[in-house]
Amino acid sequence: MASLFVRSSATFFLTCVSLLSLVTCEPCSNRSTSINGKPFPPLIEATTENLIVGLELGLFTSVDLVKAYTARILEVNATLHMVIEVNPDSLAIAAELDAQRANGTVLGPLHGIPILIKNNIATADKMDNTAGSYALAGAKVPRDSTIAAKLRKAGAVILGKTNLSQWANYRSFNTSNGWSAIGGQTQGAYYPGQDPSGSSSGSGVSSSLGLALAALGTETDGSILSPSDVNNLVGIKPTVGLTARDLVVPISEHQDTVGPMARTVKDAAYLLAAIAGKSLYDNYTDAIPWDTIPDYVAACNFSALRGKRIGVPRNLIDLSSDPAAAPIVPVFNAALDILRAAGATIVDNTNFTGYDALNEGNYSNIVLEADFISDLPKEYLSKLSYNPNNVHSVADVRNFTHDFALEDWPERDTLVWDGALELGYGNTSPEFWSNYTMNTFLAGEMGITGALKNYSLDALVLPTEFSPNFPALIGAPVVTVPLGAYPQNTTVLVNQFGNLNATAPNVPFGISFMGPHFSEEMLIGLAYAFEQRTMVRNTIIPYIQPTTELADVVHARQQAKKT
Ligand SMILES: *[C@@H]1O[C@H](CO)[C@@H](O)[C@H](O)[C@H]1NC(C)=O
Ligand SMILES: *[C@@H]1O[C@H](CO)[C@@H](O)[C@H](O)[C@H]1NC(C)=O
Ligand SMILES: *[C@@H]1O[C@H](CO)[C@@H](O)[C@H](O)[C@H]1NC(C)=O
Ligand SMILES: *[C@@H]1O[C@H](CO)[C@@H](O)[C@H](O)[C@H]1NC(C)=O
Ligand SMILES: *[C@@H]1O[C@H](CO)[C@@H](O)[C@H](O)[C@H]1NC(C)=O
Ligand SMILES: *[C@@H]1O[C@H](CO)[C@@H](O)[C@H](O)[C@H]1NC(C)=O
Ligand SMILES: *[C@@H]1O[C@H](CO)[C@@H](O)[C@H](O)[C@H]1NC(C)=O
Ligand SMILES: *[C@@H]1O[C@H](CO)[C@@H](O)[C@H](O)[C@H]1NC(C)=O
Ligand SMILES: *[C@@H]1O[C@H](CO)[C@@H](O)[C@H](O)[C@H]1NC(C)=O
Ligand SMILES: *[C@@H]1O[C@H](CO)[C@@H](O)[C@H](O)[C@H]1NC(C)=O
Ligand SMILES: CC(=O)N[C@H]1CO[C@H](CO)[C@@H](O)[C@@H]1O
Ligand SMILES: CC(=O)N[C@H]1CO[C@H](CO)[C@@H](O)[C@@H]1O
Repeated sequence: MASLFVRSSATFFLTCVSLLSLVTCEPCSNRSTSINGKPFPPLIEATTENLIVGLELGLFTSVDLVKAYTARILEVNATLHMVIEVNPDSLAIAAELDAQRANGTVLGPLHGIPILIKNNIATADKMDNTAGSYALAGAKVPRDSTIAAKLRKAGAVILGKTNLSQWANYRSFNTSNGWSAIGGQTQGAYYPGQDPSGSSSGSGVSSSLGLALAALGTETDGSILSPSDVNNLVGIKPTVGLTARDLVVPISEHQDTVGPMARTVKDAAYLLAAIAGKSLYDNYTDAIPWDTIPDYVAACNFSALRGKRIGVPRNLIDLSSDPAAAPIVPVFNAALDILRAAGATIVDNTNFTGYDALNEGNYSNIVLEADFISDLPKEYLSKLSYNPNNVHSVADVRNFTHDFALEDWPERDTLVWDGALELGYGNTSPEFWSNYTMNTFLAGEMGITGALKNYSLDALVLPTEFSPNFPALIGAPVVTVPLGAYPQNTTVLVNQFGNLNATAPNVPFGISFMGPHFSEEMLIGLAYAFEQRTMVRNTIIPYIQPTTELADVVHARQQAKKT
């Protein structure tokens, strides 16, 4: 059976996550993870709060953390191809942050903690930002993206850039999740050749294996949720506008958003707190309804499910669209009982009546095509301070891709761009607006916002597999949490492109909580209350893991000092 319920060892984890237990909790560690004789959790389990305590107590430094995570990346990259580039400045940045901490300056909870970011979020440093395409290799931006600037301001170390489905999966109909020309083929860690999903594939795999504390992904329709789903992670897909998108390679200004992919809800909350907020460079952030961002970490409340009304849009659990997802349904139904036991009222069959019309119409494709034609040049290519391949439009990028052998064309086609270019208009035309209006009506009034209102609900739940599309179309938030894994007797199915195992035993899946715009604080609470009652993540074990631990790095440093 798929695993939803905890095995006995998970109780150890429950006692390990709290701050005070760090130095007393035996089962969290063994000889290879103890530091100076003090127990410390292995890096695949270590949380933000564990790292904060370790840094504060001087068990290790931020430099040690960078060294340990980098070594872990190098151990598995030849198999999994999840990181495109390690930041050549990461050690120097960590050393500076260590000096600041020693001097009493702590910029915030993430001070000195390494984070990986998807390779479509630009940094004004030595690292490239390419969306995995040689068209953008060597291109330069005039400043950090707001997201990168906020990470630095929060004291995080940007450890490197993760591999992704090229162009955030907006190029080809004949390709594979997690493939980019520059980064190669990302694979998941839960089964040999596992399809890592996408497009934030490398962020998913890296975060899940503890190759950094956590990672950032981006989502237009499913690109945070789906790789979080199959990589055993918590993913927060924020409301469009909660996190700024400037200097993030765009697909659609109406749907793109940046969010955390982490191993626990609380880690994801810490990361969201660091990146959320208004930016002069992205006026969608003007829609943020508060002057002060809610306290997402404090929202992690074990009792948060009590008294909440939660709907199930049952008609979206459509196995005809994905027969292989059948094993998820009984595990999801059992999860509804856990929500009930935690004090929530479950309202089943709060169906989204716009589902069939959305599937039959082509509105969603037209919105993305028109947005991409407008937004790629306007929001990104025209902002470059150095554009070595002179790409200024989707047509230029297509030409480059057709001409550059490593882009793997024509085998991996450019049919998505061909369609967008054929449409013949961008996102200011009347045809765009009539399609956008239909799209948001069917996904909103006939979907999420309608169900929330008509059934007086606080939130909705779905298996994550079926959750991304409606919230994507209206820019609403979703939080996914690990729910289970495919059973051992699952038949292995290969992806359409023929190079990955798309369905296989031990491949994880999650449950999604969705709600109104800017309801992240509530959704984080619901997700946390579910996570703490189930702790499914710890029951699903990767087939491949790096072995370097902080203890090894600290020990090596001490040996070097002696000699
Ligand atoms: C100790 O921890 C390491 C790293 O997590 C693990 O590989 C090893 O199996 C553990 N050993 C024991 C005896 O638990
Ligand atoms: C320590 O703090 C003082 C006062 O803020 C500052 O002048 C000094 O440069 C700092 N040193 C380091 C190593 O950060
Ligand atoms: C997919 O799984 C099969 C069966 O376990 C295995 O033989 C194959 O090597 C895997 N594919 C990849 C790309 O690793
Ligand atoms: C945001 O700025 C763009 C120009 O960059 C402008 O066209 C658009 O109307 C602005 N939107 C809002 C909501 O202010
Ligand atoms: C946690 O949630 C419960 C139930 O909604 C509420 O009564 C309680 O005040 C919350 N605790 C905190 C610390 O916010
Ligand atoms: C909701 O959808 C489910 C699954 O398609 C269906 O069985 C049920 O009858 C629907 N309920 C309502 C109230 O439409
Ligand atoms: C793309 O390439 C074709 C053929 O090489 C050329 O005719 C066309 O002008 C190019 N378009 C752009 C936008 O460079
Ligand atoms: C799609 O990719 C597959 C796998 O590499 C390849 O065999 C096939 O020829 C490609 N299809 C087209 C139409 O190029
Ligand atoms: C959507 O776009 C298509 C293609 O440009 C156009 O024919 C149609 O009128 C637009 N509006 C709607 C509501 O379909
Ligand atoms: C796997 O085992 C379960 C329960 O033992 C059974 O219900 C299911 O049909 C099996 N699936 C396959 C693909 O054999
Ligand atoms: C296959 C692969 O990605 N290998 C890389 C792993 O990391 C080392 C160190 O950066 C590179 O040298 C390999 O090319
Ligand atoms: C850091 C790292 O491992 N980079 C690798 C990413 O994948 C490409 C292509 O496989 C390698 O050339 C890089 O070394």
